[in-house]
Amino acid sequence: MKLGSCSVVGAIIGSQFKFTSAFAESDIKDLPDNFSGDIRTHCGLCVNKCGMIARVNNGTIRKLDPILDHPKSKGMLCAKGNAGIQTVYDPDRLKYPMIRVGKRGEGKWRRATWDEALTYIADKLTEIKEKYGPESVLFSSTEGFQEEYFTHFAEAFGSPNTVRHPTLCLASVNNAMFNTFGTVPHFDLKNSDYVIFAGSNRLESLLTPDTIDMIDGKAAGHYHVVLDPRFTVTASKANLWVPIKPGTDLAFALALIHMMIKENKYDKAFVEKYTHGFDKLAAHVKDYTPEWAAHETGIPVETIYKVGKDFMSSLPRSVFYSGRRGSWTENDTQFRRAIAIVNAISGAWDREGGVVPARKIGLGEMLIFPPDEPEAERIDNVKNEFPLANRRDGVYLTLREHALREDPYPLKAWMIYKQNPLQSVPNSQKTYEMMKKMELIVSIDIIPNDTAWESDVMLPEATYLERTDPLHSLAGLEPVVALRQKVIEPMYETRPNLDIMKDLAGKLDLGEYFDFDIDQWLDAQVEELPIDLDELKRRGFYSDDKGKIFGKTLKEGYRFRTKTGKIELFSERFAEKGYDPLPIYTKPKNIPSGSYILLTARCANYTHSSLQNNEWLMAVGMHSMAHVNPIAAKKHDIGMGETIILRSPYGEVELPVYITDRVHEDVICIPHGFGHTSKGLSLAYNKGARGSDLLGSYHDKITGNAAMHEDFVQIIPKRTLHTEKIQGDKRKTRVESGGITG
Ligand SMILES: Nc1nc2c(c(=O)[nH]1)N[C@H]1C(S)=C(S)[C@@H](COP(=O)(O)OP(=O)(O)OC[C@H]3O[C@@H](n4cnc5c(=O)[nH]c(N)nc54)[C@H](O)[C@@H]3O)O[C@H]1N2
Ligand SMILES: Nc1nc2c(c(=O)[nH]1)N[C@H]1C(S)=C(S)[C@@H](COP(=O)(O)OP(=O)(O)OC[C@H]3O[C@@H](n4cnc5c(=O)[nH]c(N)nc54)[C@H](O)[C@@H]3O)O[C@H]1N2
Ligand code: SF4
Ligand SMILES: [Mo]
Repeated sequence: MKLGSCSVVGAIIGSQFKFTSAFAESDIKDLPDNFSGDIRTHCGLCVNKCGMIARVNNGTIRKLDPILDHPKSKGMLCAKGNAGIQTVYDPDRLKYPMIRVGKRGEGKWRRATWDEALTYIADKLTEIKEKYGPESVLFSSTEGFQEEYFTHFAEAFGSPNTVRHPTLCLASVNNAMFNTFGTVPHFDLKNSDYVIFAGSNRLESLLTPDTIDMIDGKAAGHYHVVLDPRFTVTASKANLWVPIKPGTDLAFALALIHMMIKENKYDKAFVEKYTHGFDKLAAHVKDYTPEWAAHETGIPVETIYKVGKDFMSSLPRSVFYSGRRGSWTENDTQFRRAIAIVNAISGAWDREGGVVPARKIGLGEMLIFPPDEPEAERIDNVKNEFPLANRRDGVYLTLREHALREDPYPLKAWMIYKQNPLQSVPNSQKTYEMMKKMELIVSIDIIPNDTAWESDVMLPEATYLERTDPLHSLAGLEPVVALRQKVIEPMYETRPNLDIMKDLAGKLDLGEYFDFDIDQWLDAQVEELPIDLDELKRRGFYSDDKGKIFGKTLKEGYRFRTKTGKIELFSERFAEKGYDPLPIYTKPKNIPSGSYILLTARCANYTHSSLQNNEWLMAVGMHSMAHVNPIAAKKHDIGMGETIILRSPYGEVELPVYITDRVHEDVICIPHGFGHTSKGLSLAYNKGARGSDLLGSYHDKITGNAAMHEDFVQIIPKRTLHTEKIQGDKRKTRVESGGITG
C-alpha cells in the first residue's frame, strides 16, 4: 500500500462543512462581526506553523483546512490543527484578566479590567525592582510569533533572567550541529534513500516538512530504520525497528563511524577538503566495534552490521537524522555530535537526499529603541557553568537551583508567557518550591493551565485565530515567510501579547521601547519582500519558489562558521572549553533492582500539555496510561486496566496500566502532558499522570538541556481496576473561567 501525504496524520474533524467561496480580499485590520469568507493564515498549536485556510461564516470559524501548496507544511493540517476551532470556543479558555483572591492554587479568582490587572502587576514589579533590582524578575517563555515582544519587555525592564523552552527541548541538538557544521542543517528526507531515526517519532511527534517528506520518501520506496525502545507509529511504518536499550544510542553511532572508517566507506575526498580532525576521529573510534556496541545497546550484532552495510551502500543518500527533542540524557550533546560526525564523513553534506544547510528569506526590520544590556549577571551563571550554551535561553534546571538557594540573589517575581512549567519542567516539587519564593507570578496564556492556576494574575492572550502576528521567516530547504492574520476579532476581552506588553511597559515608564504597533511592524518587515502586504495577506505566505538549493557550501575555500573554518569532526571549541572534543561513550546508570527507566512520549493528538482540554481531541485521543511490557506486568502480577502507582524518589502518580510488548521490558512509558491539576480545565483536570511529578533534575553537561530519561520508577499495584471511561470523555462540569469568583 502506498501512503498518501496526509493519510497518516491528517485526521479530518468537522468535515461536514463544505465551502466553495474564493479567498476573501479581506481588510483584516478590523473584521466585521458578520464577516464571511476564507482567510489564509498559520496554525499556532505547535512549533510547526502549518499553513491553513480558515473558513469563516458570519463571524464564526466553521472549518480549518490546509493550504495545499505551502512549502513547509505541504498540505498537512494535523488532527490538532483541524480541532483548533475548539481553542477559540473552549468554554474554559481565559477570557478576562483574573486576579487571585484565595490562596495560591485554591482556584478563587476575581475578574479584573485590563487597566486594573496591569496596574496591579506594574505596582508589584516596581516595588520588587526598587527593593531587589530588575534582575529579581524572571521571564520564562516558549516559542511563538509574539514571544519576541515578551523577551523585548524583559530586556527593557532590565532583567538578564530570560529562560526559554530550548533548554527543555533541542538545545543539545542545536549545539552539537552548530559546533560541527557551524549551522543547524535540515534533512532532505524526501530524497534520502536510507534514513536512520533514533527516537524522533515523526509520525506522532509531528514536524513539518519532515513528517510529510518521510511519508513521501517511504511511498517512494526509501528504507527507514527506527531505533526506539518503543514500537511507535513511526516504527510501525519503518522497514526495520530496532528496540534499543535507552541511553545507549551513542554506542550505536560510534560503531557506525567505526564501520565507515574501517571499511573505507566514508567520503575521502570530502573529508580531506572540508573537515577537520579526521585522524583523531579514526583513532578515537578504533575500539568502538559493532560487537562492543551490541553489548551496550542490546541490539544483535548482526543487526548493527546490517544497518552499517546498508547505510554505507546507499551513500551519499543515507542520513542519520538528528532528531529534535534532545532532552534525553546527561550526555545528549555528545550523542548528537556523533550523529553529526556520521553525516559529516558520509559525503551526504549539502547534497540532494542529504544533510543540507537551511535557507531563510530575509525580512525588513522594525527599528526600535534598543534596551541597555542588563547590569546584573544571569542568576544561572550560564557564562561560567555552561560557556557554550545560549545565554538568552538560559538553563532552566540550574536557574531553578540558583533561585532556590537565592544564589547570588533572590528571584521575587515570575512572568510566564505561553508556557506551563509545572508540566514541562522536570521535578514539579522543585518548581512549586521556587514559586513559594515569588511575591508575584503572572501567566499570559489562553487557558488556565496548571501553572497559571497557581499564579497571582492570569492574563488572557487572544488565540492565534484572533490576532495578527509579526511575520516570521521559517528556515528550511524550502524557506517560507509566514503571515498569521486574525480570522475573527478577539473574543471576550482577550488581546494580543504586543498590546499587553505595550500597556504594561507604559505603566512602568518604559513606553519608549514599545512605541510601535503591529501594522508598523508588518510594514517594516514586508519592505524586503518582492510582494506587498496586501498580496501577502491574500496568499498567506511568501516563498521565493527557488525550491531546494544544494551545493552552495561545496566550493573551494568555503568557510564554515567554526573555529577552523571547516566541518569539525574534532571540536576545537569543545577542547578549548574543557569538553571532550570527540564523543566519548558513557554507560547509562544501572537500573536499580525492581525499577524501570521512565520515558515520556508525545501523542499525535496533543501538543505537550496544551490540548487536553480540547473536547474534539479528547474524544478521539489516547488517554494517559502507563505502558508496561508483559514481562514486567507478570512480575508484578498486574492486569490490563489495573491501577498502579508509579513511584520515583521525587514523587508518585497513579494511573491505569496498558500492557503491551511494544515497549522495551526495562521501560515504563507515560504519555506527556496529562494529570492536570488546574480545576479551571474541566475536561483535562485530574486525567492521568503528570511526568514532571516523577522526574528529577538531571541535565546535559554541555548545554544544561534537561535530561528526562535519567529517571527510574517502581511499580506499586493498587489491586483496583481503573473504572473511569478511557476514551470519548465528555465535559462533565463546566468551569467558566470568566465566572470564577472568590
Ligand atoms: N503531536 C505532537 N507533535 C509534536 C509535539 C507535540 O507535543 N505533539 N511537540 C513538538 C516538539 S516541541 C518537539 S521537541 C518534537 C519532539 O519530537 P521527537 O524529537 O521525536 O521527541 P519525542 O516525541 O519525545 O520522541 C522521543 C522518542 O524517542 C524514544 N526514545 C526515548 N528514549 C530513547 C533512547 O534512549 N533511544 C532511542 N533511540 N529512542 C528513545 C521515545 O520512545 C519516543 O518514541 O515534537 C514536535 N511535534
Ligand atoms: N515530561 C516531559 N516534559 C517535557 C517534554 C516531554 O516530552 N516530557 N518535552 C519538552 C519539550 S520538547 C518542550 S518544547 C517543552 C514545552 O513546554 P511548554 O511550552 O510549557 O509546553 P505546553 O505544555 O504546550 O505549554 C504551552 C502553553 O502555552 C499556551 N498557549 C498556546 N497558545 C498560546 C498563545 O497563542 N498565547 C499564549 N499566551 N499562550 C498560548 C498553552 O495553553 C499552554 O498552556 O516541554 C518539555 N517538557
Ligand atoms: S498543531 Fe498540527 S497543524 Fe498545527 S502547526 Fe502543529 S503540526 Fe501543524
Ligand atoms: Mo520541543
